[in-house]
Amino acid sequence: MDQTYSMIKPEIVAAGDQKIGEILAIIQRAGFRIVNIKMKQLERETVELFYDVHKERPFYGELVDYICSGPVVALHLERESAVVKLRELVGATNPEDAACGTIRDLYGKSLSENAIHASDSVENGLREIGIIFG
Ligand code: 3AN
Repeated sequence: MDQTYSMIKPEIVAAGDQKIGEILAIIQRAGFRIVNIKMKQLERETVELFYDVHKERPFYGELVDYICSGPVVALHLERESAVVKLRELVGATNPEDAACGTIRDLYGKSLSENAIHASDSVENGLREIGIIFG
């Protein structure tokens, strides 16, 4: 079994409707086990550390501001080939490019407000789980 980290982003949580439940159902139907879950407003220092790899990118400040703009739903997930399978389920970074039926296709609004995060490697997944869940 592999571990991965996912995070439902603030615009979905702020919408206050059924989207959190729908996204969790998609993830669970795809065979993921929720090892740990919490809804939380993240500290700025935590988000800066989390997105440290993007520090030099022009969108870094905007990305940190956005993830700090409201509570997120943090998910520690487990499944066989969890990282690859979750990235497939989530879809491309830009919702306009995301394959039909993926979470970003269904719920993403824009490149920055793209509904959900999914770790891009097993190593980063473990790092992200450590940062968010301790
Ligand atoms: P992914 O989340 O698909 O792995 P990354 O790691 O390239 O994508 O980017 C991390 C996050 O940064 C994305 N989820 C997205 O919200 C944001 N992002 C990526 N590229 C841009 C961009 N050009 N402008 C604004 N935000 C971006």
